[in-house]
Amino acid sequence: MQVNQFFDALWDAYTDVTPQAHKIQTLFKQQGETVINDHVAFRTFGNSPISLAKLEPLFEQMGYQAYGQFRFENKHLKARCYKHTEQADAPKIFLSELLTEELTQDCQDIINGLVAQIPADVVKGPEIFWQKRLWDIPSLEDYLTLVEHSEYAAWLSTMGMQANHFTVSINHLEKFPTIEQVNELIQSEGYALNQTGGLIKGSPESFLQQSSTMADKVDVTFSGGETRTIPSCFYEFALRHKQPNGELFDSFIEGNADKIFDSTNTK
Ligand code: OOG
Ligand code: NI
Repeated sequence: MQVNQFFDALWDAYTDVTPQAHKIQTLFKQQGETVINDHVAFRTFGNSPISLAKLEPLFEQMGYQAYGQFRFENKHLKARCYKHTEQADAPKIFLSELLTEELTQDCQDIINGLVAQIPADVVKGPEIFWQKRLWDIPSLEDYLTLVEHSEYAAWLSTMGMQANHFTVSINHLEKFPTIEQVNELIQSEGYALNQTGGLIKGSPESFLQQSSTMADKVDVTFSGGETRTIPSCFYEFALRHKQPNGELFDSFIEGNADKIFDSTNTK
């Protein structure tokens, strides 16, 4: 699959549950801006038919290569990032997976029950990245148990495999050259920004500044019939700075990412 087709299909599935992303993109376009996507991110269950190791070859088939790895001890996650080997302007990809075996036994039991429903050979092509939930919706009780121990697990149990955010490249904006200006615009339009550790994650000195909205909300009916409004996906803004070697920093930062994950928190 062509890279453009891949991101178009992803965007459609993502904006279905994230209308704010479409509205914010339109807002920038109305200001005369060209909106370039810095990266997208996916979440998955480790040790499953959709583990990071099983998904990675799909990126490689599209011309992507891993160039960084990350570990989030407190969130029980590991992650890798990928960039395209030929198309320098193709969005980067951030893929994380939950280390289920590090969670409490009750969480492991809940997750194993979901993962057991995924066919072993489900990863056949890039379409997997917009299949959303590959298992039955959990019970509200199980969802709330996951929320207590891992917001990431709770989110993944309901939203499944899809881009959890797209990211506006501030470097490509003309009228909003700083992240402060972008944040002001977004807030003045009434969107809530992720406040974990302050609105801006990172600094020019660390070569990457990021901010993100709080996820949109969708109504979900749990297996027992209860309907609740829960977080879907969010939109991110990233400004990359030049390193001493003159090149833009093109990777990710654990301290920033750790906070961006909170954009889908229920609390
Ligand atoms: C990914 C969070 C990390 C970044 O840009 O550092 C991230 C996620 O929420 O799944 O997107
Ligand atoms: Ni991101």
